[in-house]
Amino acid sequence: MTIRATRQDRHSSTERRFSATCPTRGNHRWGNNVEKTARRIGTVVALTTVIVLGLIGGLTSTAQASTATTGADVQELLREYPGSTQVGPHTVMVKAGITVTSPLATVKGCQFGFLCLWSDAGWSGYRIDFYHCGFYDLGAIGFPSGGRWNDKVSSWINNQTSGTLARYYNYDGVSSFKQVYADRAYHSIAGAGDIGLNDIIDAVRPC
Ligand SMILES: [Ca+2]
Repeated sequence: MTIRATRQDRHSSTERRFSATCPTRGNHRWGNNVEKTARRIGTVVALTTVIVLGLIGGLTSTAQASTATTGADVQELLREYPGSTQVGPHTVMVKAGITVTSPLATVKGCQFGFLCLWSDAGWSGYRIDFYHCGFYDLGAIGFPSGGRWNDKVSSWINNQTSGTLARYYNYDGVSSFKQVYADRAYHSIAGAGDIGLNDIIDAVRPC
């Protein structure tokens, strides 16, 4: 029972982040094979621990990176996003859970736990990352060189917890967003044009 309580605590501490991948409660047969079941739960706890530690590691490295020097590209982003703060060598946090990265960052610098969208094919150009679950209208988020993030995405990496379903939408021009694609982590698209979606996506639901 202690193990079960620990799992719940960790689940709740990660808020909605794991809601899409948290396994449903199965019908464990405690009476017939207690040892086997205990091993299975032990494995789940171990995996959860690795994932949580991985997240903590990622967040810690982000926090440590905040001491990086402010280059011209970050200064530009800080001007573009008033109120934003630098959280990496080439990244600013626009608001909680949303960061924007300049093209000077590593091309495949998408951190574990995030859905990362790039403005150019081949994981290049500006990048915007989403960590929290929810529906995000890209048309409501300014693009660094002008305009908004809608109709800008040309490649992406769904680097969230394995199996997490991300959804991608196009605005129908009238009244609603229509889902045009979905993928489960880990998954990447090098060129959205290859699937007929270059500069099409207007909204995402990371999880
Ligand atoms: Ca569109």
